[in-house]
Amino acid sequence: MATPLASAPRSFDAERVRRDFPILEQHVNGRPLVYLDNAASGQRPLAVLRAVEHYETHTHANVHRGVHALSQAATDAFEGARERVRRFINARSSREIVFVRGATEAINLVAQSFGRSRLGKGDEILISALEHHANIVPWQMVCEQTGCTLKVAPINRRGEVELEPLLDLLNARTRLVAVAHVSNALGTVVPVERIAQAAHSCGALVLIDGAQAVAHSPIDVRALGCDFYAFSGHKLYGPTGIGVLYGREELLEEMPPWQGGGEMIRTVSFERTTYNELPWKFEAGTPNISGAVGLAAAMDYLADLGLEAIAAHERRLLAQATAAIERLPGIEIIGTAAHKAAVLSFTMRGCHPHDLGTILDSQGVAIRTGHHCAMPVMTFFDIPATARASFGCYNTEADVAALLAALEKAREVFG
Ligand code: C6P
Repeated sequence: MATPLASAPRSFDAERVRRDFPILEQHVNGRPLVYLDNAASGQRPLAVLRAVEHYETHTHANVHRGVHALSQAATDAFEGARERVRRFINARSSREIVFVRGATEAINLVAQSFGRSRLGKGDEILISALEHHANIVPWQMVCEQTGCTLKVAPINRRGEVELEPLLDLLNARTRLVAVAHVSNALGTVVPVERIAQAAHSCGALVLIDGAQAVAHSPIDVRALGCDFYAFSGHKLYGPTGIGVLYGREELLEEMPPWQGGGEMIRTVSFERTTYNELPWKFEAGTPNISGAVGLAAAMDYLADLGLEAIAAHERRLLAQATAAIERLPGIEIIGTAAHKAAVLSFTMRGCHPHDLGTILDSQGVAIRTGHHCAMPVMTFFDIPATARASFGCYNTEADVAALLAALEKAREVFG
């Protein structure tokens, strides 16, 4: 995973990559679009758009339901996408790959299936203080439903999850540790392997919220040693409305379904229903078939570019932007961890982040401003919001220069 100051080879041709993304060709507010909101959602390359279009124009039917040719072709495309995901994250079996709407739904699935059925009074769930709301609220709901307790490992002023205080909170009552792989608000890369080892030695399971990690470095769920890994397709240059929950097969096997309906059943009578096998037990209703096809195409695309090469490229952009922004008077970077990936959050003295975002937008530069669905992080740093630039595979040094020029403009406006 990326560290901002490490050097990287310059072979990655982001200008060429950029041409694969037609949306980036447009002008916004009379300026060429500089898209630096990748942590919110990545754009889609032609390969993804074409795969979805091909599926929709030639292959669409419902899956697992028909003997006719189209239904079988759609089923093959959907299950082929599942196998592609399995390879992308190096899961053991495609039975461990559950398609969901996104990272949020993946975490809610574990909360409602594992959490609600297995946790009770006296049990503890441990998260960190840098989590996205999607990795806080589902656990608060489980605590209300079951009487278990939520514990929070602190972060330091650099925005790092320190191991010692986290390890102090781990004990025999800890049943689940749920942490982000990369913080969306700060860019911090969390030492999830180390946390997983410690959690397992206490007998706790480990869920990693990988929403901000999957597009920025290779993911190997077995090497990470996690029990669950959650992510969204749209942050990986794939479609919205599709995401993945990886879960170890033995665990998913034991967990009850969380939604009932079609697809997740084997037999239904008014007396008794039996459930389908993995992974369909967790996929009630008609799934997002074209989304899965698009996600698989995005994974092919990223594998062709090379995730290590993308990570090195983004590391270089992050280092450049960080060094340049640090020199601007009145700007404070929020999140200065030793290991960061692709995210640069900051504030400008005398200028609310929303105003900053509006000025940058007038210059064609798209960033996100606000609390980034990580309100406890804002509370910790005692700020209402940050401006956040986040990098992707198609961003260039020219984009960093445009960001800096737009920030200079904002400084002129706000004095
Ligand atoms: N963060 C951001 O701008 P969904 O919405 O389900 O695709 O992803 C939720 C989610 C979960 N965990 C982390 C670490 C995330 O960053 C996100 C989404 C976006 O930062 C939208 S708030």
